[in-house]
Amino acid sequence: MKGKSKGSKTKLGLPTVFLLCFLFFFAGFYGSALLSQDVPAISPRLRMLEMVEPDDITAMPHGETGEPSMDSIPFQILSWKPRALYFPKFATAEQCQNIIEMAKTRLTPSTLALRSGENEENTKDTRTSSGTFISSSEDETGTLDFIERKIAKTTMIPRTQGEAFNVLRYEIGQKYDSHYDAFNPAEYGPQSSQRMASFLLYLSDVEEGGETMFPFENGAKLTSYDYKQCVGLKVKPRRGDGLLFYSLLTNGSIDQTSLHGSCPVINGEKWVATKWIRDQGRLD
Ligand SMILES: O=C(O)CCC(=O)C(=O)O
Repeated sequence: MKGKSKGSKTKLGLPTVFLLCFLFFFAGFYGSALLSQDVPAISPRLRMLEMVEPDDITAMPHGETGEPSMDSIPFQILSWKPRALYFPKFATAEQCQNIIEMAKTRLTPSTLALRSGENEENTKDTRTSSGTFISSSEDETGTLDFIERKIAKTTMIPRTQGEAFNVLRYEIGQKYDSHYDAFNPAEYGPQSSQRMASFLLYLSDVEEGGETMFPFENGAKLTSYDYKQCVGLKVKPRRGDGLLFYSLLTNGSIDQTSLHGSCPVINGEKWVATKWIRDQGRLD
C-alpha cells in the first residue's frame, strides 16, 4: 500500500495558478505605471476625470457681453507664489515685428517711479533699458488692439484697466533690478488705483541672459538679497510668448513674492512689451 510520504508537496490546482498569475500581472502593471511617472502620482480615477473629449464641447448661449465661440489659449502655471502663468505662442512673429517697428524710432531711456530719498542720479543703474509707451489707438496695423483684447480675455480684466503698452529694448548688459510693479503706499504715498497684474509679451528671442526673474518665488527668503542678483524662478524670453503674473493677492494686498526683474542680457537683444493692469479702470 502506498502511503502519503511525510515531506510530500501540496499540489496547486489549475484555478489557483491562474488566479496567482492574474494577481502578479496586475501588481506589476500598476507598480511600473506609477514608478514611470515623474509627476506626483495622481490616481487613475482622477486622471480619467481630467480627460475631456474636444468633440464633446459645444458653446452655450451667451450673455450680451459674452462671445459665441469657444477659445483655447494654452498656458502653463509657472508658480502659485506669485501667481504666474506662461502663454506659449501668444502672438505671431509678424505681430511681434510690427510692435518693434512702431517702437524703435521713439525709444528713450527707461524711467522709474521714485521713492523718497531716491533721485535720477542714485537710481541710474537700476533700470538701464530704453523704451516707449504706445497705446492701441496709435497702431494702424491693429496689432496692439488684437493683443490687448487677447490679454483681457486671458486675465478676464477689462481692457479699460490696462495702461498703454510699455515697449522695452535691452541691449547687451542692460537689465532691470528686482522691484514690485504695485506701489506700496507706505513708500509711494496714497494710490488712487493700483497695478494688480502685469502681462509681458516677449517680442524677440534672446541668445543668452535677459530672463525675467522672480527671486522670492515660493516665499524664498534670500538672506541679504541685494536686488541686483539674477536668481530664483527665471523665464527665458522667446518671441511671441507671454508671461502673466499678479502683483496683488486676492485680498488686495501686495504679494511679496511678486518681486521681479530682468537679468542682464549677455548675448543678443531683448524686446518686450509690458502691459500693467490696474485694479480700477479709466472708464469705471
Ligand atoms: O523685462 C522684463 O523681463 C521685466 C520687465 C519689468 O519688470 C517691468 O516692466 O516691470
